[in-house]
Amino acid sequence: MRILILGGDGYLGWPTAMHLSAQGHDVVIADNYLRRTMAQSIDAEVLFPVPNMHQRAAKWKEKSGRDIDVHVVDLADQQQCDALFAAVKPESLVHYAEQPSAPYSMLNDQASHLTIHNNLGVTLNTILGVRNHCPDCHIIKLGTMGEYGTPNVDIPEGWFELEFRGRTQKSLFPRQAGSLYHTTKIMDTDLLWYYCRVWDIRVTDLMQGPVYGLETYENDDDESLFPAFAYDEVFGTALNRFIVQAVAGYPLTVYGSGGQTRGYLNLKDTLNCVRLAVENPVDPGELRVFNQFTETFSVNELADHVQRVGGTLGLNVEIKNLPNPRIEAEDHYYNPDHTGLIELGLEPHFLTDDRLASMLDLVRHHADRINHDQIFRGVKWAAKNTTSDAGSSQVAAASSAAT
Ligand code: USQ
Repeated sequence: MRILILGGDGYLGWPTAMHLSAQGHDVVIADNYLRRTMAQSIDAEVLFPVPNMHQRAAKWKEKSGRDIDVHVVDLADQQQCDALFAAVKPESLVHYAEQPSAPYSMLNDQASHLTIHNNLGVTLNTILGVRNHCPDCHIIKLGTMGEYGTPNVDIPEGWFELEFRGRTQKSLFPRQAGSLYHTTKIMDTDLLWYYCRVWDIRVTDLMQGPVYGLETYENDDDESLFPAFAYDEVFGTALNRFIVQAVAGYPLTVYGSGGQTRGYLNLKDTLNCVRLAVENPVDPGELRVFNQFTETFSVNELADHVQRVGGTLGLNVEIKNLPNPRIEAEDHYYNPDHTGLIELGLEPHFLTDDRLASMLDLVRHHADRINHDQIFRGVKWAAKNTTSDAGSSQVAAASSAAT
């Protein structure tokens, strides 16, 4: 199949490109390095040096003998995006091309505008590209479990039967996001569902929880093919951050009381979920939604697990509850369904002691690259930061206060 990966430079985009290429698909990646530029603007470097897309595609060719076609394109620019679709005409596409960070979206006015402009712009341009050049293309869109928030009832996979005053209607489950970033994902879903109804596009929306891990099926023996592994407060996700903190001897940064519960998954499971979605397309006009995670943990459970396994490796891991910089429930009910992908054939990689120990070990080999100043900066959800300078100085002040 000819598959276009939007956001092919990112933590998930590049491993997905290799994985689908290894399965024999014809893979094209597009990205404008926005994620790298944003990280550089706040001085947040990833743990491993990451070659550019051309260099990584050349490495992959050396290793596998297979081509990955690289396009450096700003997908939020309609003309550039349209030209890409006209040239590639994909049969299936995976849309990762979004500003992916909740803290970044709350940093200052400029960052909130970038988040809205980029995320909704790319989604609309993708829909237009499909409509204009490949109307049968299956869009696989990365959504987020954070679209649902933490309601006090069970969470279905996207759809539920709404009952009101004795009448019923199939409806998208109510959503209530916890950051501007998460809100853009709700808006994406609404855009896609609208165009399913009017233009019969085909969409799978993968509501993904926080992903952890470094190793994939394709990079195990070559660190130059590792994904961009962020551990800073803005771009790093909870478990990846805790692993780096444990290695660095930095007390694990549990926000608030630590009861916040989310659905987590291993990077290898993300790859398998996306592959399963690609291999099982939906009908025209259908919006299929899967909740993409394999197990739920509270922040406290994650921290305790890292502390215990770190201890067996001789690491002295401390845990510190910090005042929560975010506005979120810390003690809540959480019970989302997640059977759809299992029914398609997903075999989860659960967070065992061995897997955690192997991640700690891998990061330990690169301990000298960890920059403590990146770990906690205190991006506050409630702060009033009207300019990019205001946001940066708040970040800098919190950073020096924390260290
Ligand atoms: N948390 C801590 N300490 C930390 C970092 C995070 O206690 O050092 C807490 C957060 O307050 C939150 C939970 O851990 O309650 C998860 O935070 P996160 O930073 O791992 O995840 P989040 O900001 O929600 O965003 C990440 C990805 C995003 C994806 C989302 C899935 O950056 O792209 O959409 O996970 S979900 O969380 O299900 O919405």
